[in-house]
Amino acid sequence: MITRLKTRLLVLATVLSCTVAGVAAAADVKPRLIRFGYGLNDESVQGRAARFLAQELEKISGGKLKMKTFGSANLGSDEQMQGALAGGAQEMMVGSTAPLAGMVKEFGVFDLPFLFNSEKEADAVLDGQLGQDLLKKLEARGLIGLVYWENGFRNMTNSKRPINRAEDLQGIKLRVMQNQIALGVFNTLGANAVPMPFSELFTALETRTVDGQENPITTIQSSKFYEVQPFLTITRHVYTPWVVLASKKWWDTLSPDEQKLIRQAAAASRDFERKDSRADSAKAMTTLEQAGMKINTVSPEEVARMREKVQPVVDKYTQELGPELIKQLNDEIQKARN
Ligand code: TF8
Repeated sequence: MITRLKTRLLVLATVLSCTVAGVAAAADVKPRLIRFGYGLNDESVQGRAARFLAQELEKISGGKLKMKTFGSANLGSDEQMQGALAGGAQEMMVGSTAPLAGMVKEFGVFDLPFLFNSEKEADAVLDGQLGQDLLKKLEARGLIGLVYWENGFRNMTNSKRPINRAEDLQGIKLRVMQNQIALGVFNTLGANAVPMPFSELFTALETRTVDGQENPITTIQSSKFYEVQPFLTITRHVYTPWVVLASKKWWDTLSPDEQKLIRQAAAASRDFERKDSRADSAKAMTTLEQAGMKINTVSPEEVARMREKVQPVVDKYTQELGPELIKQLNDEIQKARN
């Protein structure tokens, strides 16, 4: 009886130890070093989420998959890093979808102005069919799209005047992301739109090479734009996401177990980042006010006027990106709205 119990316990103990230690051992995971680049500084939402991702990956891989993070565009601008990933010279990054539209034009949908009303709608589209289909299109261009992080609703800052109406943008040299739609939108609103990588932006604002820019308030805070931009205008004119990318060349050398761990850590980083971004956004307004920015919000009537003004740009790109895609997009937004 006692021996039988002993044997049973022994069997149980063996099974247990195999399942605990066994997962890592049985899984095909090799020690690897992954370089992860991003454009904002270490104190930004991007910086915090990059560190979270690195820690999570190290944890779930039993210390085998190590990630070294490089902020402040130290590995290059979003566009340069996209190229490095496609060529296999860098493993991973996070950046805006806007410059990706140069590779897969359909990413331009996220540059269409006044599309989403809330973060919830954006999440639904990004994590739903449309957002996921777009990620798959990246493979043909040498990139693996993993998850979307929140960048957020964009607002305008400048060094000249508060923007109460579209007409106030006249004569303002406004930096925009490197994307045809953004260029069209801001020129149509009346600004002189200047496409430029984010990595050059602070200096350009400081030296008055450009008068203004547009970004979510989290970035206006973390990048200290308030030091060189006295006016902040809340417009929420567009919600743009970030996307976590891997080099396909590199990805194809990973085992399925390694790929699974990276996908799992990326999904956890998405949830962490969105929560963090929303909490940070709620605090940023106060910080920017205290920093002395003059803040105004454009009226709903003026937003409606701006929307009308940019309609020709929306129509043009509806044709260019495909009316079916735009219909799918609007259907998915409606579904999330109801
Ligand atoms: C921009 C974007 C930036 C990002 C970042 C540098 O204005 O909003 O947040 O692309 O990766 O360029």
